[in-house]
Amino acid sequence: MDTHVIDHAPPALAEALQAIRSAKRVALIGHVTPDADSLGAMAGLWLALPELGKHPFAALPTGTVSRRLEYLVRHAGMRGASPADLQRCDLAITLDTARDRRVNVEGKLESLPGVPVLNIDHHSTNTGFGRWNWVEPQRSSTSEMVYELLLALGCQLTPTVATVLYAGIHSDTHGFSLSNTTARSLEVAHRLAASGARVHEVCERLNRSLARGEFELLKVIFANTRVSPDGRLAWSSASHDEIVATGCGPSDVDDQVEVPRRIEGIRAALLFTEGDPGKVRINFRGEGPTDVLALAQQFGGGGHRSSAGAMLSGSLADVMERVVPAAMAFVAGLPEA
Ligand SMILES: [Mn+2]
Repeated sequence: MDTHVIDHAPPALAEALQAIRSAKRVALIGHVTPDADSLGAMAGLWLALPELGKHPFAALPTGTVSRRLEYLVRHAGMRGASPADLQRCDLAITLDTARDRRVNVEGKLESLPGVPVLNIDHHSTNTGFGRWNWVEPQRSSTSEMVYELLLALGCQLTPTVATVLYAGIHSDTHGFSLSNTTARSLEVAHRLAASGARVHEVCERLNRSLARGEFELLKVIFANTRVSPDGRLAWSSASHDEIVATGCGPSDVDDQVEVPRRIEGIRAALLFTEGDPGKVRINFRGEGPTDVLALAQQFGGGGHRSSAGAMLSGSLADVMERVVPAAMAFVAGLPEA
């Protein structure tokens, strides 16, 4: 039995609890190109809500979950709901989604007219698009917030619930190695492990279970990695043709930006991937205090200070020609470490 007490529940959490307690049919919505945090938060609620007499409906359009993360969906027994089922919900909870146009729903929130939205997220760029908004940028992950939510709702932390939430925290902190790894996130991880989270299984499934095609894609990313003359910026890319040749698809582009990021001394790492022809996704990562969000926002992107993304139209070469010089100027302007 977990006896963790929330000492200072923010008013936004109290509102979230009230919204959930009053609802019967609850749509669970993550973000496009869902990551483990988005899916873990969804899966945690998916497993816990029936205990409270609620009926959860998961928005999971076909083909949007990467092969690696299908594990979380299967593990939780989560099934995608039909658009009609989503429309008949009396509450929609968006998880880990900073902007309403990023929801992983065909037709976006406009396709759910009259369904009030509870927005639970840890992105500092969250626009507060919900009727209720519980947004805490100092949290490691949305899964960490869902842990507190389930506790406050009096839900049981079964080993499966603990496992999916642990996966979300593990992933957003990159295995408890990034600056969002706090005493609180470690404490929540400890409590999840104590509740039976299968830590080793999560790490193996998320970090050491590459399909052959994903391994081939990593080789492309390694081969295409470049470093700026001042050593502060590293970037890599994969064109649509290169991605297709490995047997991968757009949903398999995930955290490969960690490849250029591993070089000593770099302050920012970028990855350009053309999953669909003419659409280039950029992942930005900042090391230490580097605020890559400011850089990503120059190109219409969003995210966190040290982890951001953007999506640009154009050829891979054109987009890189625009963004790489701006990124070089950006890192050159950073103070000495
Ligand atoms: Mn997250």
